[in-house]
Amino acid sequence: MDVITLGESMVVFSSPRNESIVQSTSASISIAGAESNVATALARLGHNVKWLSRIGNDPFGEKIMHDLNAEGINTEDVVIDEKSPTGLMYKQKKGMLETEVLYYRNQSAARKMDSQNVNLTRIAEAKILHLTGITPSLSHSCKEMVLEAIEIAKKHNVLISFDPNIRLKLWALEDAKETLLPIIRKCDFFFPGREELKQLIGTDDLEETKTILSDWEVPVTVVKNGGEGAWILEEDTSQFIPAYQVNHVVDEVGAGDAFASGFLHGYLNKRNYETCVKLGHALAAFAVSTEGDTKGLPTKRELNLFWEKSGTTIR
Ligand code: KDG
Repeated sequence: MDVITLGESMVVFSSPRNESIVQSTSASISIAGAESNVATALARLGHNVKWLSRIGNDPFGEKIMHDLNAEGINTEDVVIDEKSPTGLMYKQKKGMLETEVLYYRNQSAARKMDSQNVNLTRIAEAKILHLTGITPSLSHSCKEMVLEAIEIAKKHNVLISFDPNIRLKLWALEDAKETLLPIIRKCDFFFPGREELKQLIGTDDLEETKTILSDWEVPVTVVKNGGEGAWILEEDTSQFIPAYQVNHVVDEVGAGDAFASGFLHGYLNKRNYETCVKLGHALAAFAVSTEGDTKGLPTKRELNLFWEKSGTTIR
């Protein structure tokens, strides 16, 4: 197994572009979840990926399983909850406004995940465990489960990749900080946005950040700055790598997941970190060019067509 991810996925109802839910008479149906987005991106690029989660015994859970299985993601350990429903999400993008996201997940099956009912022993079989800050925000038992997952990964030399994905609709910043800071100290690849860095450690100054994270022994941090680019911070070095220009950004949701996936794809292909970040930018560019979290993500062939423009082939 190359990568294991662990988190909640939801069925998403999106009103048509520029139409609010109030005005619209139709919606498109897709699935989303930061961790399953990463699983999808990596599976589409040919990696062996497992997604651990819990879903309801309902058509929404069936839709999630259908879509993720179709991507070739290993879902054999996903738990079906007979009592709690699959979480739902609604999205609307009205004219001049940012995309608005509404969650219906308070009682979801995924919130009931814990270290006993999810088969965390599988983590030992992976090269990388990818986690996000969304999962520990879901419930106390989810938080404990994530901490246990990290311990298992550490014990078995599985690398930990972590995107804080701070969602202030899910928890208060103080709670997020209290939970996420100890997690950050344990990860091998840390992917904060610049704004998230400020929220978490109180500064987005890159030199200060580099010092703090090297004190915490985080080997590689990639600070993302939206469509501009990203900095790779290692103990002694920092480097800015500009993003690809996207002429028409359609939907930014999922860009961070795509970025982390591109980076991990590069790492699994033994590329240097600069190339990993470029691959992160490439996947993010694909993701934002199409509506939905994962629809735009490239296959290996498509990524190669894009990448060949800069001279090399990625296998
Ligand atoms: O990164 C994109 C995710 O935020 C989206 O897919 C939904 O996982 C999600 C969440 O919990 O917000």
